[in-house]
Amino acid sequence: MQIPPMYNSGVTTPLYDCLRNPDHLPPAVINLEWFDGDVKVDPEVQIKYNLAIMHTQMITQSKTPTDFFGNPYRAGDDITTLNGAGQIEQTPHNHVHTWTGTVVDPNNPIDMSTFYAAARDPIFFAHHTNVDRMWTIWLNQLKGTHFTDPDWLNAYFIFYNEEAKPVRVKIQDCLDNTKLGYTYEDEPIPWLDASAKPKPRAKAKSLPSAPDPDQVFPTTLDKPINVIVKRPKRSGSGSSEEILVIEGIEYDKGNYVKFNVFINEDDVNASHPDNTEFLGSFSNLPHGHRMNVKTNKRFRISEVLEELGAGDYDRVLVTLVPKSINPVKINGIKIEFDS
Ligand SMILES: [Cu+2]
Repeated sequence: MQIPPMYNSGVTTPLYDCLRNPDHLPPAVINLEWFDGDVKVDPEVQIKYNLAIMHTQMITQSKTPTDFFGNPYRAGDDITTLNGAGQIEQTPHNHVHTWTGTVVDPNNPIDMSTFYAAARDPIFFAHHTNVDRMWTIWLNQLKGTHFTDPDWLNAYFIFYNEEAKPVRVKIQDCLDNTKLGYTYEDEPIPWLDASAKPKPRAKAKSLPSAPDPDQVFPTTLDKPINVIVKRPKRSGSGSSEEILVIEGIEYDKGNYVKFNVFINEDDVNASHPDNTEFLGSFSNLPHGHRMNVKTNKRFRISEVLEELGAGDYDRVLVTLVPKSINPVKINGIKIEFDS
């Protein structure tokens, strides 16, 4: 869980890049929920957090193709209104970028931490290959599936082949890595059993008082916000899961943005990524240009509430904690059933 030493073996080697965060060179252990201004913890503790984060993202929060890949974006859709990115794209993908580079003014970007310059650092290719490996693990070990929507299967990209001729490659041609001529080594996966645990005092504890979402939103997220959100009533025998939706997250794509989300947590300062109460985060990797965008963020909460002993509560406490100084506006929070 650190920058492999071969990427740091001397300024003249081709895998070296001087534009990495000097505090994060080996033997520093990566923080998969890193934000600028984070407090360093003991490497053993950080590894424990990282394993819980991976378990949450790959298993608890990634049950369907939409969870894993994100919501549809089709040709002709308004590019400033996005329906929500995939779980792995947000965490760990975005934080590996920002941890490796440094979060800076987008007018003075540093390689890995900014979208358009990330591939200037050779470690970018190892990072994205590892994301591809997560996909393979999700499909094979965790029995994930693909979208069946022809819009997705037939979407294509143009590449140049070995004769410098353009070729069209469809998404459906890339779904099986063995057909592309490569496989990943069968390594142990230490996060498979590393599920987050509730904080001991959380069980059977009544919720503190907090306003309804309607009284708070829309608002700028410049300080921690607590709201009590009503759970929807189940109609009929539906067994679908509840999804917490943070609606209409507005920010500038050129900015680094991050906020953390907790459920039924009365002390966010004592909560860590290996606690069930920590649902995860929303983050934006800065792009090279400015554009105001709006998106949503979803978390699966049915399993989480059972785990917290709050399966029969009719409402939940949701806490949003900003972890970046750039402006973010939130338009609402609701709970809906998985469709
Ligand atoms: Cu990336």
